[in-house]
Amino acid sequence: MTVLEKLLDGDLSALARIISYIENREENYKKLLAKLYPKSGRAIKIGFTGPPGAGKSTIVNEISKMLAAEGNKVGIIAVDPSSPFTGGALLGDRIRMHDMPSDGSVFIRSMATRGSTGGLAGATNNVTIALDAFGFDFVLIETVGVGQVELDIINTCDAVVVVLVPESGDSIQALKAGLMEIADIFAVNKADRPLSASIVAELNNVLDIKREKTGWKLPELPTEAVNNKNIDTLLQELKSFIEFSQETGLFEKHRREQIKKKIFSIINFDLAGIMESKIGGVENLDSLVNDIFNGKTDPFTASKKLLKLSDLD
Ligand SMILES: Nc1nc2c(ncn2[C@@H]2O[C@H](COP(=O)(O)OP(=O)(O)O)[C@@H](O)[C@H]2O)c(=O)[nH]1
Ligand SMILES: [Mg+2]
Repeated sequence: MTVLEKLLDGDLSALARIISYIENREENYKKLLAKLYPKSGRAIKIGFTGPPGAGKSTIVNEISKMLAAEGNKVGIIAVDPSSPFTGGALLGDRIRMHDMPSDGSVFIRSMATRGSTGGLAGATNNVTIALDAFGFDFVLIETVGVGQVELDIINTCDAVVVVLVPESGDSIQALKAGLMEIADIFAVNKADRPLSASIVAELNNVLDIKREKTGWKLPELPTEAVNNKNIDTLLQELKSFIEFSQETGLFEKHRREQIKKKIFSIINFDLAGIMESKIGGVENLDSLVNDIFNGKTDPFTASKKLLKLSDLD
């Protein structure tokens, strides 16, 4: 049996090996993905994003236990761009997730960025394809909602939960960071803390415009993940959203858009790689930057020259 056959046969260690292979973009990883892709498409993918420390991992932990108890298989991808620097966040997650079912119904995978964000969103999406093909009913993706790369990761999902906390200041901050657009449900976690109710009310006001536009009720729920309070309601709302989305055609529309974005992202990633090798790596690029900086040429002419070099213009 090949590793791929083993994966499709439900072998978790084969899955882990293939994920590493894909994550590191080893030789022919795309051929492998092309074989996995037709087996994918069944899993419901849910993203959880928000500021560090908001309680995303705690929520994902509780939700996956509930889903597993219903007989679902759950794959979790924890993306933590800060991990190469602190190393602490993922360790904390692992400790917190020690009470997960040990029957293989919940599988957790961390994605480290090794100090670079290049291609992270694409790699996460590729890993999701492997989990989907493996047969997980749900794939939960946790990512810190701080930058564009993290928001790009959320593009992979069918539904997005934005997790906020009362003390993260004002909800407006999160809305400014683009979280409003991507949220299908808001969880205002740490409801045991002061100001929780006022944040919920504040959000409620701001969200009305989006509600009118989409027809979705866009709930904002107070949760207390650490004591498993209201997480059952959160899961219920998630299921309602998926249902709403499937009934209104939003689900399919969204997935079609994702395919389009995927094509462009593959091309962009490959193109960047080709460009880099064709121009002989960073050194040439530096001298080109130098020439532009010194006024000998300009970015527009330089890019055209590079495209010519790569036979791609
Ligand atoms: N007071 C309080 N603490 C919580 C709650 N939910 C999670 N925490 C704690 O907040 C900290 C950060 O949680 P974590 O899930 O790691 O946050 P993440 O960085 O968003 O994944 C941990 O110490 C949790 O135990 C809550 O509802 N109330
Ligand atoms: Mg976390």
